[in-house]
Amino acid sequence: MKKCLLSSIMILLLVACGVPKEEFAKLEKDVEYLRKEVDEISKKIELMESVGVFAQLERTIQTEKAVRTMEDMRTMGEAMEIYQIDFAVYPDNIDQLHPDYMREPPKFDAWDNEFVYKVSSDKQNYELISKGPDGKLDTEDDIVFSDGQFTKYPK
Ligand SMILES: [Ca+2]
Repeated sequence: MKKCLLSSIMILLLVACGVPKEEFAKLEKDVEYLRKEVDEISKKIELMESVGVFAQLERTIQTEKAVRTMEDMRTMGEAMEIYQIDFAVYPDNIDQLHPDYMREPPKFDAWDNEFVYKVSSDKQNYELISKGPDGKLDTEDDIVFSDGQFTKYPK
């Protein structure tokens, strides 16, 4: 359907541009050649879909994002521990790490969602949470760093 439409538009454009007949025939061959190429590429894409290339690529992207997020969380966690040594409590919020404990505490995880930071009322325990790929809190894919270690993360 799309190919038919494309050919029709092409022919109309050529006629409108006043292309000579012999040129027209050559261009028609080129269009036919390109159409075959497009068919070949479409078949290859279908094959890639069928063997799960795109699903694998998506998994790789998600893994890379999780790794990046966990690195940021660990760095923040280390800064929290140093803060705790200095003040005997954990900070009220991530911003308090700036500038003495972290030059720029990251606000967002690799999925562009804000980190969630929870500290206990006595400030002796904390949880640093990434909402994970689904962007929702308290779901299976959350990444949690609590009191110096990861307590929940993708396997
Ligand atoms: Ca989640």
